Amino acid sequence: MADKIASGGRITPAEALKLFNSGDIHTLGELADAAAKRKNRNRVYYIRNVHVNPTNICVNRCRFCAFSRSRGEEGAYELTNREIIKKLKQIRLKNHFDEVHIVGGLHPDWTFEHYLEMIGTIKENFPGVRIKGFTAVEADYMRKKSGLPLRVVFKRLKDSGLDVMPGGGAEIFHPDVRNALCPEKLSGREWLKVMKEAHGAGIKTNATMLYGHIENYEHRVAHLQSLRRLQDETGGFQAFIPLPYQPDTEVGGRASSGTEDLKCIAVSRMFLDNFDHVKAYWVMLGEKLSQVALLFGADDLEGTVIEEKIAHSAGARTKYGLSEAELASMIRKAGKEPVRRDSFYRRIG
Ligand code: V47
Ligand code: SF4
Repeated sequence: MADKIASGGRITPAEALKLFNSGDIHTLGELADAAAKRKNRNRVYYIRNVHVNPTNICVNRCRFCAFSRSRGEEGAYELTNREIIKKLKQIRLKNHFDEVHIVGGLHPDWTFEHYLEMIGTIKENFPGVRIKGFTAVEADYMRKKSGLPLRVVFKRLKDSGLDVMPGGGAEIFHPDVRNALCPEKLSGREWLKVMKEAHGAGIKTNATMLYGHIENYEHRVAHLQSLRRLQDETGGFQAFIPLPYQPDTEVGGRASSGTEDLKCIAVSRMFLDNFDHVKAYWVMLGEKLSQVALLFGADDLEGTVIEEKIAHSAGARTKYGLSEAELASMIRKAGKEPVRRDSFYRRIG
């Protein structure tokens, strides 16, 4: 298997399962690092971005999500579009950002027009800034709310200024896991269908996998296999991001171990041979482990972030944001070449 991976061959789901079951973390890291280098040489990308969560009010109330609230519940909030702009202007006084990442709850009252205006006003106030907005879950909610076909939803989002989409909401596609964790959320099959439609509309997206809760390795491999299959068809995914479950939630449990996190990054890098980028999300992995992940197959470090809420609601102890200098230094000290990127992985600056 090592020879196959080293020569760029495609591994099977059964082989991926063997890799997950392997305790040889050094060999996994070495092979994944070589696979990452084949794609991106010694580069590690980062972006100056800001995360905005317009509301935590959500009709889905997934059991692993400590960020969401029901309407009227203590701690529930919703930002008007004017408040979003004000917040971004305040942030801009101190931090330069090239991308705004927007995801939030499914607000029972928000219309499709409200989302379109949100993007439109951000673009108007911050020309040149790219918008990575709305998970497949939110896009499907817009379809339901508007009664429009997904194709039209994406066209209008794009026309209003949406550039790319994040990869959230994928969780674990397998129905057994999904029904136990987030029964109200769209199914795995529907998530893939929404992404296929986004790619068809010319919108690049990411993909995630939330791991380390109740799933097993078979569930993870099946998830990765569904993503690899869709990527073969559309080529529309830019990056894959494994998200380690933060356990301060109704589901409870314990956080995954460091070796488990590194293994997940490495196996994903080796299995998803048609994805250009694997992202280490330092907010959930922790700063130090994210740096090590750059030697285990990750070639992208998200991002300056500035004001993270979702992971921190579920117990993440990392900072709320990092400076560009801190990101570049983490990358350099891992022996990699930092490359500042835009939302399409083009080098900038
Ligand atoms: O979809 C919710 C996850 C996601 C928890 O595409 C949790 O560039 C861990 O998708 N523990 C949102 N995760 C975050 C996300 C993301 C983040 C950074 C970059 C990108 C990108 C995407 O957070 C949700 C859900 O899967 N989440 N609760 C939790 N307790
Ligand atoms: Fe809502 Fe997303 Fe949280 Fe689920 S993960 S409750 S869809 S905000």
